[in-house]
Amino acid sequence: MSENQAKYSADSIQALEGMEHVRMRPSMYIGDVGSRGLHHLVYEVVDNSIDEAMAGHCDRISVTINKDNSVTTEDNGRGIPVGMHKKEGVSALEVVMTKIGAGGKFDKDSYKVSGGLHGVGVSCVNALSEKLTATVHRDGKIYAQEYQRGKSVEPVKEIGKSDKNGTIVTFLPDKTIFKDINTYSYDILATRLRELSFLNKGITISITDMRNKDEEGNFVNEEFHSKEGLVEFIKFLDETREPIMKDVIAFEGEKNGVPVEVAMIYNTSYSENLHSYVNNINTHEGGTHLSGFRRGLTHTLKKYSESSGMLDKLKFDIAGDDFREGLTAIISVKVAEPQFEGQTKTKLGNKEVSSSVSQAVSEMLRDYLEEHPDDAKIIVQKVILAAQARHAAQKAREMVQRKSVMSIGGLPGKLSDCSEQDPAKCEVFLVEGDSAGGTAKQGRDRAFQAILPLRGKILNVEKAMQHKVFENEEIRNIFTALGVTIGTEEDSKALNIEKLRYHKVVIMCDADIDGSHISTLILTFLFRYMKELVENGHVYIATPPLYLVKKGAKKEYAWDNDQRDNIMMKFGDGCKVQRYKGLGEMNASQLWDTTMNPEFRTMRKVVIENGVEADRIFSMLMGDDVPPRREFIENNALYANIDA
Ligand code: 0RA
Repeated sequence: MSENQAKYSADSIQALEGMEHVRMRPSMYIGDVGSRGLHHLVYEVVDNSIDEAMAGHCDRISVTINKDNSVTTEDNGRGIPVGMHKKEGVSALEVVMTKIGAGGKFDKDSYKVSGGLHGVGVSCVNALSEKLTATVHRDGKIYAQEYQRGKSVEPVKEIGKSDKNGTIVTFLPDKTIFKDINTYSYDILATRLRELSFLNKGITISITDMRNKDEEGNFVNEEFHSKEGLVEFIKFLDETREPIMKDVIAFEGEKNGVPVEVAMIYNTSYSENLHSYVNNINTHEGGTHLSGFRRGLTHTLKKYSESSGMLDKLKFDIAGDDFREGLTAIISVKVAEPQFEGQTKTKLGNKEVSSSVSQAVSEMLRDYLEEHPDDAKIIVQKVILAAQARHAAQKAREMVQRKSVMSIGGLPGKLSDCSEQDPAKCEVFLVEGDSAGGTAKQGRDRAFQAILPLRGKILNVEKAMQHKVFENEEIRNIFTALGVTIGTEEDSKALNIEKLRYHKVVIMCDADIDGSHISTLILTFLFRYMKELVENGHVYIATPPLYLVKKGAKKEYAWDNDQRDNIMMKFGDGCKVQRYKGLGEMNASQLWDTTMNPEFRTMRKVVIENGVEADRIFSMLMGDDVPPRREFIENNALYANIDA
């Protein structure tokens, strides 16, 4: 390669790394240009403020959603430096805002602990904003600079005097990039900011929505501040579960240079709720810190149980799962150079972290159990019960598998299967009730659509022990129809998703309260027992219409009251309106036209926007505690936070 060629390619690589590249390939930097990416812009700026707070320079952060859907973030940190940057010949502020990779901090020795999913910096937010203004309070003065699509409009200006320090950034996401979704969700932002306040105790984070007022006429607003950090996070997550011990077990320390924070509690439920974070990022896919936690927990509890003598009468071994039934835990670690792996880059790969966490957890738990013998006894009893239940569940599972081998083709008799064999082209409708099931069976395209009618309310898995779940006929039918098997002895929820017989699993229920309750029961089951199905985007909710408006030969369907009124207006006087109280009131061709025909139907895809919040909501909706559930249902459309 000639010197010129080498220089040319170096230049072109640099050019590609610039702001233009961010605009050309936004997904490479912020994941996607849908709702996730849009909200990510806010997290990116806030992460810089959190870094200031972690470095001890900031204790207040505020986020405001403005009327025009721009967002303003403000902190009381040191303020982005404004002095001349020697190498670039412009203000440091301009470098931070307009150079990709200039990142935040110039001092390399303090590692950036937050930094967003991709850690791309505020310049990236700038590149993807129609307009952005940065205002800095520093050294007794106020400085400001404005940018359009990542380019400065004029040099940094001094615009006044100030006795505060801090950074204020206002940005308006570029609608040519965020084409489909360009309005912010208060709930999504508030949930993340609350989470950040739990993960970084001591900081006050507020959010204000200038687009909406509450009953008292104030702009919708919340302020988050956590004194106890993860301990309060656990209490918040387990608000509607019943603890079996008085206090949250918590530990904070550093092992081999890795800061580790853990909080955990056991409750009366049968599910395991582990949530893990690396540098404030939720690691959905787990990784070395989570396996370190599991190992430390199993090791220590096993040792304690054995030496306590309580296991002596037990006729079988205790498995890893048994130690985690009814456990809610949060593991938060800070890693200097995290390696993220996995499908969504939310799995920690750093090998060394595993032993740091496992050692930390072992030591903490050992001490805790010694100091709290009463709690220790309660935990061991719970573990023994879990082991017994697991054995019963295993028997139920074996029975299902034996039975399914015996029935014809291994499929449930109630299933009306489709003729297509390629799962990617197949859909199965889980339909409420036999009569609606019959209509759906007549209305469907049997080439690629299968129908599985479900009898009334399926079991609430949130309140049932595993063996009850596996013994339940409706649930067994779902398992066998979908073709996935039900876990293994080591991992009771392991799913062989590659065997999935339909790539679209559609929940189809009546459009009334009972119908939403049944869809929620089915969703709860899928979320707890077939999470991968939801995570991989296979689960949908069908949306049948609420009304049929007719006048003479003209007819149109409506999905809400506004739509109905508009159609009635369009048709003029003399309309006949039919309200569908259930799927059963539609005939087969109506059901096909409105709800099943891929050309015209609208189906909502179920996505887990936030796994931690989804867990909390399912336990609230389906658990024992009634008042918060009523409040939630009154305040939200059922799926508001599941974001279908
Ligand atoms: C570069 C260097 C320093 C701080 C920051 C950036 C900084 C960035 C943001 C973004 C939002 N809020 C922020 N606060 C600070 C270090 C400052 C110094 O050494 O004085």
